[in-house]
Amino acid sequence: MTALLESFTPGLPEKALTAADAPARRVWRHARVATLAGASGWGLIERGAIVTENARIAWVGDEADLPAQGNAAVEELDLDGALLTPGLVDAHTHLVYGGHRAHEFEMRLQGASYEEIARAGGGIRSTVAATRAAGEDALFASASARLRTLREGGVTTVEIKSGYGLSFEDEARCLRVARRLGTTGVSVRTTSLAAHALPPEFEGRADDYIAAVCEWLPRWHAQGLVDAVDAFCERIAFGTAQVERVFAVAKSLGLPVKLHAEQLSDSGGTELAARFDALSCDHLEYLSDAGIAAMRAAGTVAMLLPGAFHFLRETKLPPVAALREAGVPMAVSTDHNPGTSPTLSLPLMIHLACVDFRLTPEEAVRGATVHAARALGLADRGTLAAGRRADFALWSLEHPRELAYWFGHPACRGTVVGAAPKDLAP
Ligand code: DI6
Ligand code: FE
Repeated sequence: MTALLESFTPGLPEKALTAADAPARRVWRHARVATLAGASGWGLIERGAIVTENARIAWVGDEADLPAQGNAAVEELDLDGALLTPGLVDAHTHLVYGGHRAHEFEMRLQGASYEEIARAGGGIRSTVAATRAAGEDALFASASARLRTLREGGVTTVEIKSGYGLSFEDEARCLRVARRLGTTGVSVRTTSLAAHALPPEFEGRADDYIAAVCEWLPRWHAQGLVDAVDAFCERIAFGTAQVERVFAVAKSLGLPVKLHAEQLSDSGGTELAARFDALSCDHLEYLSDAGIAAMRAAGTVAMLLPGAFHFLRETKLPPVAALREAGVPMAVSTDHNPGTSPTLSLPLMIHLACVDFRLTPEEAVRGATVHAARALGLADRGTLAAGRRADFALWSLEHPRELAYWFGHPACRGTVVGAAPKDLAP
Protein backbone atom coordinates (compact mmCIF):
# COMPACT_ATOMS: atom_id res chain seq x y z
CA MET A 1 0.00 0.00 0.00
CA THR A 2 1.33 3.48 -0.84
CA ALA A 3 1.54 5.94 2.01
CA LEU A 4 0.01 8.66 -0.11
CA LEU A 5 0.63 11.63 2.10
CA GLU A 6 4.35 10.93 2.06
CA SER A 7 4.60 10.44 -1.67
CA PHE A 8 3.32 13.89 -2.62
CA THR A 9 5.15 16.87 -1.27
CA PRO A 10 4.21 20.52 -1.60
CA GLY A 11 6.10 22.73 -3.98
CA LEU A 12 6.77 19.99 -6.48
CA PRO A 13 5.30 20.29 -9.94
CA GLU A 14 2.04 18.46 -10.43
CA LYS A 15 2.19 14.78 -9.70
CA ALA A 16 -1.18 14.06 -11.20
CA LEU A 17 -1.23 10.38 -12.00
CA THR A 18 -2.47 9.89 -15.52
CA ALA A 19 -4.52 7.01 -16.86
CA ALA A 20 -1.35 5.71 -18.47
CA ASP A 21 0.60 5.27 -15.22
CA ALA A 22 -2.11 4.23 -12.79
CA PRO A 23 -4.68 1.50 -12.48
CA ALA A 24 -8.24 2.61 -13.14
CA ARG A 25 -9.35 1.50 -9.69
CA ARG A 26 -8.07 2.96 -6.44
CA VAL A 27 -8.95 2.27 -2.84
CA TRP A 28 -8.48 5.28 -0.56
CA ARG A 29 -8.21 3.96 3.00
CA HIS A 30 -7.84 5.26 6.50
CA ALA A 31 -9.67 8.60 6.27
CA ARG A 32 -12.30 10.31 8.37
CA VAL A 33 -14.82 11.01 5.63
CA ALA A 34 -17.44 13.79 5.68
CA THR A 35 -19.71 12.95 2.74
CA LEU A 36 -22.31 15.75 3.14
CA ALA A 37 -24.47 13.32 1.15
CA GLY A 38 -27.72 13.55 3.12
CA ALA A 39 -30.07 16.52 3.15
CA SER A 40 -28.52 17.58 6.46
CA GLY A 41 -25.70 16.54 8.77
CA TRP A 42 -22.04 16.02 7.99
CA GLY A 43 -22.36 12.39 6.89
CA LEU A 44 -19.30 11.60 8.98
CA ILE A 45 -17.65 8.17 8.69
CA GLU A 46 -14.97 7.81 11.38
CA ARG A 47 -12.95 5.08 9.72
CA GLY A 48 -13.90 5.61 6.12
CA ALA A 49 -12.75 4.40 2.75
CA ILE A 50 -13.53 5.31 -0.85
CA VAL A 51 -13.21 3.26 -4.00
CA THR A 52 -12.72 5.18 -7.25
CA GLU A 53 -13.08 3.94 -10.82
CA ASN A 54 -11.28 6.25 -13.21
CA ALA A 55 -12.40 9.76 -12.23
CA ARG A 56 -15.55 8.70 -10.34
CA ILE A 57 -16.45 7.42 -6.91
CA ALA A 58 -17.60 3.80 -7.08
CA TRP A 59 -18.14 3.22 -3.35
CA VAL A 60 -17.86 5.14 -0.09
CA GLY A 61 -18.39 3.77 3.40
CA ASP A 62 -16.90 2.25 6.53
CA GLU A 63 -13.54 0.65 5.87
CA ALA A 64 -14.78 -2.49 7.66
CA ASP A 65 -17.44 -2.90 4.94
CA LEU A 66 -15.08 -2.38 2.00
CA PRO A 67 -16.21 -4.65 -0.84
CA ALA A 68 -13.72 -7.30 -2.01
CA GLN A 69 -11.80 -5.99 -5.00
CA GLY A 70 -11.50 -9.30 -6.87
CA ASN A 71 -8.64 -9.69 -9.30
CA ALA A 72 -8.74 -6.22 -10.83
CA ALA A 73 -5.55 -4.16 -10.65
CA VAL A 74 -6.14 -1.92 -7.67
CA GLU A 75 -3.94 0.75 -6.17
CA GLU A 76 -4.37 1.12 -2.42
CA LEU A 77 -3.66 4.52 -0.88
CA ASP A 78 -3.31 5.22 2.85
CA LEU A 79 -4.66 8.64 3.85
CA ASP A 80 -3.12 8.50 7.31
CA GLY A 81 -6.30 9.41 9.18
CA ALA A 82 -6.79 12.73 7.37
CA LEU A 83 -10.22 14.35 7.22
CA LEU A 84 -11.58 13.96 3.70
CA THR A 85 -14.35 16.26 2.42
CA PRO A 86 -15.77 16.94 -1.03
CA GLY A 87 -13.40 19.23 -2.90
CA LEU A 88 -14.42 22.84 -2.27
CA VAL A 89 -16.21 24.68 -5.09
CA ASP A 90 -15.52 28.39 -5.55
CA ALA A 91 -18.49 29.37 -7.69
CA HIS A 92 -17.86 33.11 -8.01
CA THR A 93 -14.44 34.54 -8.90
CA HIS A 94 -13.00 37.22 -11.15
CA LEU A 95 -9.58 35.55 -11.28
CA VAL A 96 -8.22 36.92 -14.56
CA TYR A 97 -7.08 40.55 -14.50
CA GLY A 98 -4.05 42.81 -14.66
CA GLY A 99 -2.65 44.91 -11.81
CA HIS A 100 -4.23 45.46 -8.41
CA ARG A 101 -6.00 48.28 -6.55
CA ALA A 102 -4.20 48.64 -3.22
CA HIS A 103 -4.17 52.45 -3.68
CA GLU A 104 -7.98 52.50 -3.83
CA PHE A 105 -8.07 50.42 -0.68
CA GLU A 106 -6.05 53.17 1.02
CA MET A 107 -8.44 55.81 -0.35
CA ARG A 108 -11.38 53.92 1.09
CA LEU A 109 -9.65 53.64 4.44
CA GLN A 110 -9.42 57.45 4.31
CA GLY A 111 -13.18 57.65 3.84
CA ALA A 112 -13.85 57.51 0.06
CA SER A 113 -16.64 55.10 -0.86
CA TYR A 114 -16.46 52.35 -3.49
CA GLU A 115 -19.12 54.13 -5.53
CA GLU A 116 -17.33 57.49 -5.34
CA ILE A 117 -14.10 55.93 -6.58
CA ALA A 118 -15.97 54.16 -9.39
CA ARG A 119 -17.77 57.33 -10.47
CA ALA A 120 -14.45 59.20 -10.54
CA GLY A 121 -13.14 56.73 -13.14
CA GLY A 122 -11.31 54.40 -10.76
CA GLY A 123 -12.70 51.07 -9.66
CA ILE A 124 -13.42 48.46 -12.31
CA ARG A 125 -12.24 50.79 -15.07
CA SER A 126 -8.72 51.02 -13.69
CA THR A 127 -8.49 47.22 -13.71
CA VAL A 128 -9.85 47.21 -17.27
CA ALA A 129 -6.96 49.45 -18.35
CA ALA A 130 -4.40 47.18 -16.66
CA THR A 131 -6.03 44.05 -18.11
CA ARG A 132 -6.12 45.43 -21.64
CA ALA A 133 -2.41 46.25 -21.36
CA ALA A 134 -1.49 42.72 -20.29
CA GLY A 135 -0.70 39.97 -22.79
CA GLU A 136 -2.38 36.58 -22.69
CA ASP A 137 0.64 34.84 -21.17
CA ALA A 138 1.02 37.49 -18.46
CA LEU A 139 -2.67 37.15 -17.58
CA PHE A 140 -2.28 33.38 -17.47
CA ALA A 141 0.80 33.60 -15.24
CA SER A 142 -0.82 35.88 -12.65
CA ALA A 143 -4.13 34.01 -12.65
CA SER A 144 -2.53 30.57 -12.41
CA ALA A 145 -0.53 31.68 -9.35
CA ARG A 146 -3.80 32.82 -7.77
CA LEU A 147 -5.53 29.62 -8.74
CA ARG A 148 -2.77 27.60 -7.13
CA THR A 149 -3.37 29.44 -3.85
CA LEU A 150 -7.10 28.75 -4.07
CA ARG A 151 -6.30 25.10 -4.67
CA GLU A 152 -4.02 25.00 -1.65
CA GLY A 153 -7.13 25.95 0.31
CA GLY A 154 -9.02 22.88 -0.87
CA VAL A 155 -10.67 24.17 -4.05
CA THR A 156 -11.14 21.60 -6.83
CA THR A 157 -13.70 23.47 -8.98
CA VAL A 158 -13.66 27.18 -9.73
CA GLU A 159 -15.87 29.50 -11.72
CA ILE A 160 -13.97 32.28 -13.49
CA LYS A 161 -15.67 35.37 -14.90
CA SER A 162 -14.46 37.70 -17.58
CA GLY A 163 -15.44 41.34 -17.12
CA TYR A 164 -12.17 43.28 -17.13
CA GLY A 165 -11.68 43.30 -20.91
CA LEU A 166 -14.97 44.86 -22.02
CA SER A 167 -14.21 44.65 -25.74
CA PHE A 168 -14.71 41.70 -28.07
CA GLU A 169 -11.04 40.74 -28.20
CA ASP A 170 -10.09 41.65 -24.60
CA GLU A 171 -12.97 39.62 -23.17
CA ALA A 172 -12.13 36.70 -25.48
CA ARG A 173 -8.52 36.81 -24.27
CA CYS A 174 -9.59 36.60 -20.62
CA LEU A 175 -11.99 33.73 -21.37
CA ARG A 176 -9.24 31.86 -23.24
CA VAL A 177 -6.98 32.29 -20.21
CA ALA A 178 -9.76 30.92 -17.99
CA ARG A 179 -10.16 27.89 -20.25
CA ARG A 180 -6.41 27.30 -20.17
CA LEU A 181 -6.46 27.44 -16.36
CA GLY A 182 -8.68 24.36 -16.53
CA THR A 183 -5.60 22.35 -17.54
CA THR A 184 -3.73 23.11 -14.30
CA GLY A 185 -5.39 20.68 -11.89
CA VAL A 186 -8.66 22.44 -11.04
CA SER A 187 -11.98 22.13 -12.91
CA VAL A 188 -12.91 25.48 -14.43
CA ARG A 189 -16.31 26.85 -15.48
CA THR A 190 -16.23 30.11 -17.42
CA THR A 191 -18.74 32.96 -17.23
CA SER A 192 -19.03 35.96 -19.52
CA LEU A 193 -19.41 39.10 -17.43
CA ALA A 194 -19.05 41.54 -20.33
CA ALA A 195 -21.93 43.54 -18.77
CA HIS A 196 -19.76 44.40 -15.76
CA ALA A 197 -19.05 48.09 -16.38
CA LEU A 198 -19.19 50.61 -19.20
CA PRO A 199 -15.84 50.77 -21.03
CA PRO A 200 -14.50 54.31 -21.66
CA GLU A 201 -15.04 54.16 -25.46
CA PHE A 202 -18.79 53.76 -24.81
CA GLU A 203 -19.01 56.65 -22.31
CA GLY A 204 -22.58 57.98 -22.25
CA ARG A 205 -23.74 55.16 -24.55
CA ALA A 206 -24.65 52.31 -22.23
CA ASP A 207 -27.40 50.99 -24.54
CA ASP A 208 -24.97 50.86 -27.44
CA TYR A 209 -22.53 48.90 -25.28
CA ILE A 210 -25.25 46.43 -24.34
CA ALA A 211 -26.10 46.05 -28.04
CA ALA A 212 -22.44 45.27 -28.70
CA VAL A 213 -22.35 42.68 -25.90
CA CYS A 214 -25.48 41.05 -27.36
CA GLU A 215 -23.68 40.79 -30.70
CA TRP A 216 -20.42 39.49 -29.19
CA LEU A 217 -21.93 36.79 -26.96
CA PRO A 218 -22.89 34.36 -29.76
CA ARG A 219 -19.38 34.72 -31.20
CA TRP A 220 -17.63 33.93 -27.88
CA HIS A 221 -20.03 31.06 -27.45
CA ALA A 222 -19.23 29.75 -30.94
CA GLN A 223 -15.56 29.72 -29.90
CA GLY A 224 -16.43 27.47 -26.96
CA LEU A 225 -15.45 30.11 -24.42
CA VAL A 226 -18.64 30.55 -22.39
CA ASP A 227 -20.44 28.25 -19.93
CA ALA A 228 -22.74 30.90 -18.37
CA VAL A 229 -23.63 34.59 -18.52
CA ASP A 230 -23.52 37.11 -15.68
CA ALA A 231 -24.12 40.87 -15.36
CA PHE A 232 -23.67 43.60 -12.74
CA CYS A 233 -27.14 45.00 -12.05
CA GLU A 234 -26.56 48.13 -10.02
CA ARG A 235 -27.03 51.90 -10.21
CA ILE A 236 -23.30 52.28 -10.99
CA ALA A 237 -23.47 49.54 -13.64
CA PHE A 238 -26.48 48.33 -15.68
CA GLY A 239 -30.24 48.52 -15.13
CA THR A 240 -32.71 45.66 -15.32
CA ALA A 241 -33.85 46.52 -18.88
CA GLN A 242 -30.24 46.35 -20.08
CA VAL A 243 -29.52 43.12 -18.23
CA GLU A 244 -32.70 41.63 -19.68
CA ARG A 245 -31.40 42.16 -23.22
CA VAL A 246 -28.18 40.29 -22.38
CA PHE A 247 -30.10 37.47 -20.67
CA ALA A 248 -32.41 37.10 -23.69
CA VAL A 249 -29.36 36.43 -25.87
CA ALA A 250 -27.98 33.98 -23.29
CA LYS A 251 -31.29 32.15 -23.31
CA SER A 252 -31.36 31.97 -27.09
CA LEU A 253 -27.92 30.31 -26.92
CA GLY A 254 -29.03 27.87 -24.22
CA LEU A 255 -26.63 29.38 -21.69
CA PRO A 256 -27.61 29.62 -18.00
CA VAL A 257 -27.55 33.03 -16.33
CA LYS A 258 -26.61 34.39 -12.92
CA LEU A 259 -26.53 37.94 -11.59
CA HIS A 260 -24.61 40.33 -9.34
CA ALA A 261 -27.77 41.56 -7.64
CA GLU A 262 -28.69 43.86 -4.76
CA GLN A 263 -25.06 44.35 -3.67
CA LEU A 264 -25.12 48.11 -3.09
CA SER A 265 -28.85 48.83 -3.46
CA ASP A 266 -32.13 47.02 -4.17
CA SER A 267 -32.32 47.28 -7.96
CA GLY A 268 -34.84 44.49 -8.52
CA GLY A 269 -32.30 42.39 -10.37
CA THR A 270 -33.18 39.27 -8.43
CA GLU A 271 -36.75 39.19 -9.72
CA LEU A 272 -35.49 39.62 -13.28
CA ALA A 273 -32.89 36.86 -12.84
CA ALA A 274 -35.50 34.52 -11.39
CA ARG A 275 -37.65 35.03 -14.48
CA PHE A 276 -34.71 33.66 -16.47
CA ASP A 277 -34.33 30.69 -14.07
CA ALA A 278 -30.97 32.01 -12.90
CA LEU A 279 -28.58 29.50 -11.38
CA SER A 280 -27.69 32.01 -8.66
CA CYS A 281 -28.12 35.59 -7.51
CA ASP A 282 -24.97 36.87 -5.89
CA HIS A 283 -24.16 39.31 -3.03
CA LEU A 284 -27.78 40.12 -1.98
CA GLU A 285 -27.09 42.47 0.95
CA TYR A 286 -30.07 44.62 -0.13
CA LEU A 287 -32.34 41.70 -1.13
CA SER A 288 -36.08 42.28 -0.52
CA ASP A 289 -38.77 39.83 0.54
CA ALA A 290 -40.11 39.88 -3.02
CA GLY A 291 -36.66 38.92 -4.25
CA ILE A 292 -36.49 36.00 -1.82
CA ALA A 293 -39.90 34.76 -2.97
CA ALA A 294 -38.83 34.98 -6.61
CA MET A 295 -35.62 33.04 -5.93
CA ARG A 296 -37.48 30.40 -4.03
CA ALA A 297 -39.99 29.91 -6.85
CA ALA A 298 -37.23 29.68 -9.45
CA GLY A 299 -34.96 27.39 -7.42
CA THR A 300 -32.18 30.00 -7.63
CA VAL A 301 -29.21 29.70 -5.24
CA ALA A 302 -28.36 32.65 -2.96
CA MET A 303 -24.63 33.22 -3.40
CA LEU A 304 -23.21 34.87 -0.28
CA LEU A 305 -19.89 36.67 -0.59
CA PRO A 306 -18.61 37.64 2.85
CA GLY A 307 -15.22 38.71 1.50
CA ALA A 308 -16.72 41.67 -0.38
CA PHE A 309 -18.95 42.49 2.62
CA HIS A 310 -15.88 42.58 4.86
CA PHE A 311 -13.58 44.43 2.46
CA LEU A 312 -16.16 47.16 1.71
CA ARG A 313 -16.95 47.50 5.42
CA GLU A 314 -20.58 46.94 4.46
CA THR A 315 -22.96 47.03 7.41
CA LYS A 316 -26.17 45.83 5.73
CA LEU A 317 -26.35 42.06 6.14
CA PRO A 318 -27.87 39.76 3.53
CA PRO A 319 -31.20 38.42 4.88
CA VAL A 320 -29.82 35.03 5.89
CA ALA A 321 -32.57 34.13 8.37
CA ALA A 322 -35.28 34.86 5.79
CA LEU A 323 -33.43 32.90 3.10
CA ARG A 324 -33.09 29.96 5.48
CA GLU A 325 -36.76 30.22 6.41
CA ALA A 326 -37.74 30.24 2.72
CA GLY A 327 -35.57 27.19 2.02
CA VAL A 328 -33.42 29.02 -0.54
CA PRO A 329 -30.06 27.18 -0.75
CA MET A 330 -27.17 29.41 0.31
CA ALA A 331 -23.75 29.11 -1.31
CA VAL A 332 -20.49 30.73 -0.17
CA SER A 333 -17.64 31.79 -2.46
CA THR A 334 -14.63 34.12 -2.48
CA ASP A 335 -15.71 36.67 -5.16
CA HIS A 336 -11.96 37.00 -5.65
CA ASN A 337 -11.39 40.31 -7.47
CA PRO A 338 -8.95 43.22 -7.13
CA GLY A 339 -11.57 45.81 -6.12
CA THR A 340 -13.79 44.36 -3.44
CA SER A 341 -12.50 40.95 -2.38
CA PRO A 342 -8.79 40.28 -2.93
CA THR A 343 -8.85 37.06 -0.93
CA LEU A 344 -7.70 33.65 -2.12
CA SER A 345 -8.99 31.60 0.80
CA LEU A 346 -12.35 29.85 0.56
CA PRO A 347 -11.92 28.38 4.09
CA LEU A 348 -11.61 31.95 5.37
CA MET A 349 -14.94 32.76 3.64
CA ILE A 350 -16.51 29.78 5.42
CA HIS A 351 -15.36 31.33 8.69
CA LEU A 352 -16.64 34.82 7.80
CA ALA A 353 -19.98 33.39 6.61
CA CYS A 354 -20.43 32.04 10.14
CA VAL A 355 -19.15 35.00 12.14
CA ASP A 356 -20.56 37.85 10.01
CA PHE A 357 -23.57 36.26 8.27
CA ARG A 358 -24.55 33.83 11.06
CA LEU A 359 -24.49 30.66 9.02
CA THR A 360 -23.89 27.51 11.01
CA PRO A 361 -20.57 25.77 10.27
CA GLU A 362 -22.50 23.02 8.50
CA GLU A 363 -24.41 25.54 6.37
CA ALA A 364 -21.20 27.35 5.47
CA VAL A 365 -19.36 24.15 4.50
CA ARG A 366 -22.37 23.00 2.47
CA GLY A 367 -22.36 26.49 0.95
CA ALA A 368 -18.81 25.97 -0.32
CA THR A 369 -19.50 22.44 -1.61
CA VAL A 370 -23.02 21.15 -2.36
CA HIS A 371 -24.74 24.49 -2.89
CA ALA A 372 -21.82 26.06 -4.74
CA ALA A 373 -21.88 23.11 -7.15
CA ARG A 374 -25.59 23.67 -7.63
CA ALA A 375 -24.89 27.36 -8.29
CA LEU A 376 -22.78 26.17 -11.24
CA GLY A 377 -25.44 23.74 -12.41
CA LEU A 378 -23.12 20.81 -11.60
CA ALA A 379 -24.91 17.78 -10.15
CA ASP A 380 -21.83 15.55 -10.27
CA ARG A 381 -19.88 17.05 -7.37
CA GLY A 382 -20.17 18.76 -4.00
CA THR A 383 -20.90 15.58 -2.04
CA LEU A 384 -19.18 12.21 -1.77
CA ALA A 385 -21.37 9.42 -3.11
CA ALA A 386 -21.17 6.65 -5.69
CA GLY A 387 -21.33 8.08 -9.19
CA ARG A 388 -19.98 11.51 -8.24
CA ARG A 389 -16.65 12.87 -9.42
CA ALA A 390 -13.72 11.83 -7.24
CA ASP A 391 -12.90 15.40 -6.17
CA PHE A 392 -11.66 15.52 -2.57
CA ALA A 393 -9.94 17.89 -0.18
CA LEU A 394 -7.81 16.43 2.61
CA TRP A 395 -7.40 18.29 5.89
CA SER A 396 -5.29 18.04 9.05
CA LEU A 397 -8.47 18.34 11.09
CA GLU A 398 -10.53 16.03 13.23
CA HIS A 399 -13.99 17.33 12.45
CA PRO A 400 -15.37 19.33 9.50
CA ARG A 401 -16.73 22.02 11.84
CA GLU A 402 -13.08 23.05 12.26
CA LEU A 403 -13.17 24.35 8.68
CA ALA A 404 -15.23 27.23 10.09
CA TYR A 405 -13.32 27.53 13.36
CA TRP A 406 -9.67 28.04 12.45
CA PHE A 407 -9.18 31.11 10.32
CA GLY A 408 -6.38 32.63 8.31
CA HIS A 409 -4.17 29.55 8.16
CA PRO A 410 -4.65 26.62 5.86
CA ALA A 411 -5.10 23.12 7.20
CA CYS A 412 -5.47 21.65 3.74
CA ARG A 413 -3.09 18.81 2.99
CA GLY A 414 -3.91 18.66 -0.67
CA THR A 415 -6.60 17.91 -3.16
CA VAL A 416 -7.62 15.07 -5.43
CA VAL A 417 -9.28 15.99 -8.73
CA GLY A 418 -10.91 13.27 -10.80
CA ALA A 419 -9.12 10.69 -8.60
CA ALA A 420 -5.73 12.27 -9.39
CA PRO A 421 -3.80 13.54 -6.34
CA LYS A 422 -2.53 17.14 -6.42
CA ASP A 423 0.41 18.07 -4.22
CA LEU A 424 -0.64 16.10 -1.19
CA ALA A 425 1.48 17.14 1.77
CA PRO A 426 2.41 15.06 4.80
N1 DI6 B 1 -19.27 43.26 -7.74
C1 DI6 B 1 -18.11 43.09 -7.11
O1 DI6 B 1 -17.99 42.96 -5.93
C2 DI6 B 1 -17.05 43.04 -8.11
N2 DI6 B 1 -17.77 43.13 -9.33
C3 DI6 B 1 -19.03 43.29 -9.06
O2 DI6 B 1 -19.86 43.38 -9.95
C4 DI6 B 1 -16.11 44.18 -7.96
C5 DI6 B 1 -15.25 44.34 -9.14
C6 DI6 B 1 -14.20 45.41 -8.95
O3 DI6 B 1 -14.34 46.34 -8.17
O4 DI6 B 1 -13.18 45.28 -9.66
FE1 FE C 1 -18.31 39.42 -8.20
